[in-house]
Amino acid sequence: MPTEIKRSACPYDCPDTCGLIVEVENGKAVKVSGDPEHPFTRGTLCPKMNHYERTVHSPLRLTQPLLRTGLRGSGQFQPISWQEAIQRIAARWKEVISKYGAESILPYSYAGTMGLVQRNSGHPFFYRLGASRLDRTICAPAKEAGWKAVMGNTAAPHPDEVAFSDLVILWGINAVATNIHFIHSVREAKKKGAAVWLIDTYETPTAAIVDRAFIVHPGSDGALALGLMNLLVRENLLDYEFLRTSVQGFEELKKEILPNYSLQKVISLTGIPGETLKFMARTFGKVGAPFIRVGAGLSRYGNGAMNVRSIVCLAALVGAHRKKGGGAFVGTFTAGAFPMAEILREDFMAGETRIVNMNQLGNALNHLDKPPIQSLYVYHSNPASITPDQNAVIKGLAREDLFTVVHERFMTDTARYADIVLPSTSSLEHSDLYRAYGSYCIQWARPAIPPIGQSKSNWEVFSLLAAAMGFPEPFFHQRAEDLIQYVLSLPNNLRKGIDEEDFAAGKAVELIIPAEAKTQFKTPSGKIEILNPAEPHPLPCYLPPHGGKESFRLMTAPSVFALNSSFRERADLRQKEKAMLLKMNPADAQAKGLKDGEGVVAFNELGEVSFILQVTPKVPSGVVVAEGVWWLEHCPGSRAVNALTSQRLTDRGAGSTLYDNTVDVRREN
Ligand SMILES: Nc1nc2c(c(=O)[nH]1)N[C@H]1C(S)=C(S)[C@@H](COP(=O)(O)OP(=O)(O)OC[C@H]3O[C@@H](n4cnc5c(=O)[nH]c(N)nc54)[C@H](O)[C@@H]3O)O[C@H]1N2
Ligand SMILES: Nc1nc2c(c(=O)[nH]1)N[C@H]1C(S)=C(S)[C@@H](COP(=O)(O)OP(=O)(O)OC[C@H]3O[C@@H](n4cnc5c(=O)[nH]c(N)nc54)[C@H](O)[C@@H]3O)O[C@H]1N2
Ligand code: SF4
Ligand SMILES: [Mo]
Repeated sequence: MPTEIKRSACPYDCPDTCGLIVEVENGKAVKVSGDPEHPFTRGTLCPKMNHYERTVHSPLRLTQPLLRTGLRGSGQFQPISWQEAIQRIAARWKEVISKYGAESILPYSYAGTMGLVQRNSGHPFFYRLGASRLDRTICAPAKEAGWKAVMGNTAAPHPDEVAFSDLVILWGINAVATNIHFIHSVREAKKKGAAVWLIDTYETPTAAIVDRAFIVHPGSDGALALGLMNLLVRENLLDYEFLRTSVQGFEELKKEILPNYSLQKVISLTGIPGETLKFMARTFGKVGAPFIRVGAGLSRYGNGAMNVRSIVCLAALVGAHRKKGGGAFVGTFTAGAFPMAEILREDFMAGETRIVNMNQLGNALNHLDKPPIQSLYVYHSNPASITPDQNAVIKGLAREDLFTVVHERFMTDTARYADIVLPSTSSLEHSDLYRAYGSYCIQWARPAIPPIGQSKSNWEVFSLLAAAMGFPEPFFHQRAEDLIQYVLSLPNNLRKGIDEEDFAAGKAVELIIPAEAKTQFKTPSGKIEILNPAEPHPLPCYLPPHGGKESFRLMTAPSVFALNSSFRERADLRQKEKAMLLKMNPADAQAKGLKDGEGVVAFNELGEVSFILQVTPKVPSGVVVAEGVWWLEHCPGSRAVNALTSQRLTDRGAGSTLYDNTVDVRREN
């Protein structure tokens, strides 16, 4: 049989949303590479996706429905038919609903697939069921809240515009791991003479590609931005014309806030020396078009939204937005490209139901009452690994009376606790619509290969469950393809002018956003709102992070070779990380008498986690770094990093505070 070439999209939660070229032989994906015609992918993939066929055809893929036979968490199951699995779920749900009401059922899903139809296919079903709703805020709602407080719904610049910048600031983003295709245009800028800076809490792999890396105290970026603004004022490096015509509240900021951010105060809050702060402010104020790429890292703190808000204001003081190559970029807002209401179908909800914050799953499973949660349905997420306060989550999952269903590709930490496990297709096996949040690309992917084993897509499973629960609405009884066709048949402004033929053929196409959109400020005042009267703090100011009483700040940063807990099935990728490491500064290790390569335990009031110590000057004193989220079966001990992260939330957006925790460290006995 000849090799067939199919197009697909990367389904993972990554700003790049790459286009894939899939080579198929006998219904098997034999090679996956980057689509050379994709405007952002430009023919290359990241190390994780280079061998996506190894994930898709992994011998560890779940291929049939399973019923638990052993203790919860033991991973002992027996195969059952789809019919039996669906019948058992429906029967148990009917029983639970009659005793406790439908709000005793909680869906849990997040980012296993970012395709709009498969990702959201549980929404209509659970609205119709009357289940508790999940507030899906684990990722970066504080980043969005910080941006919106200043910029409203203003469009982000095109990411490739960065090529025209003369100062690129990668602020709280480990782009080499999480936004690798953005670096292409950063390199272009560098070739033309731009300086590239990194502002992070340690020297991440991205430090290797920048001119200067500035290391700040965790959670202090808001203070840094305010301090730089104060220096810009003092050194008269402002764009007065822009401030007058396009910014609301600069005078108030200058009078009421900035004088509180003396050099001394900012040095002590951020840990950056005074001369360095002055260098940063002068450079920033004197270049023509600074481009700030804001990552999610600094938003996952008790003061996360305010950190982002202050950084976005900083760009306004020098009029960065009005210059080609200048501005602030937190992400593209491409949601309007498809009518989401037709996919989510909130109208199926008969009345307002309870909302549970996904970061607080541990509390919800263990403490919620009226009604208590009696059943958890998990799809394309791995809460036992990725949710803060792992001990609380696992304690909840271990509850004898909790009926848990997990729809998964692999036997994850969460699936081990399920009563019923359902096998899921991978993105190469189902249809979907994709939209990027780090570029303006959209794409329509059809299946490249048939489903592996008896696996079914999220959409198909909710169709079966809807039938078993007796939902008559035709919506539930169509195919995902039918919904996609319907959604695409509706008129849409944002998709106007795209190459329809390419899009229908499965190629990625770019939404057409005029270059001037970034200066058409979509805020109530029509200006950039440094002063926003609708915010609890109308002007930006420094808010302290949550922190903790232990001596080390714990960074739980992303790994280059995994994506949250995804790709952990791949031994080839795990080996590249060598082990589950805790990185520590040499002076701290010496003070504690700890040696490189030995087993250590990081602990706080929430839990204890074993790591292998890596002593490295790339981490500053007072900080320890644990990259990546590991499956328990690969951990040196019995818990992974999220046993050390808390359920506390961000200042705005009710987001996770995954970076805002402290630990102490001791030698493993
Ligand atoms: N390889 C890989 N790619 C991924 C992921 C992954 O796990 N691995 N995850 C995906 C997901 S779900 C998301 S949301 C995106 C996230 O992607 P981004 O938004 O780019 O965020 P990260 O790269 O996670 O950035 C976290 C960085 O912030 C730093 N940081 C932490 N606290 C602070 C602080 O107080 N100040 C400053 N200046 N920096 C701080 C961390 O050290 C880390 O380098 O990446 C996606 N892509
Ligand atoms: N310590 C720490 N914790 C973190 C983070 C961190 O940086 N550090 N990052 C946080 C962030 S930003 C995020 S977004 C979350 C992400 O957390 P999750 O949304 O849980 O993402 P993953 O860990 O990638 O797990 C997704 C699961 O979905 C499965 N899956 C993939 N495709 C499908 C499908 O089509 N159907 C079904 N049913 N299953 C599918 C995959 O096999 C995988 O096990 O993690 C958060 N947790
Ligand atoms: S860079 Fe991101 S979007 Fe591209 S292949 Fe890798 S994970 Fe997927
Ligand atoms: Mo995320």
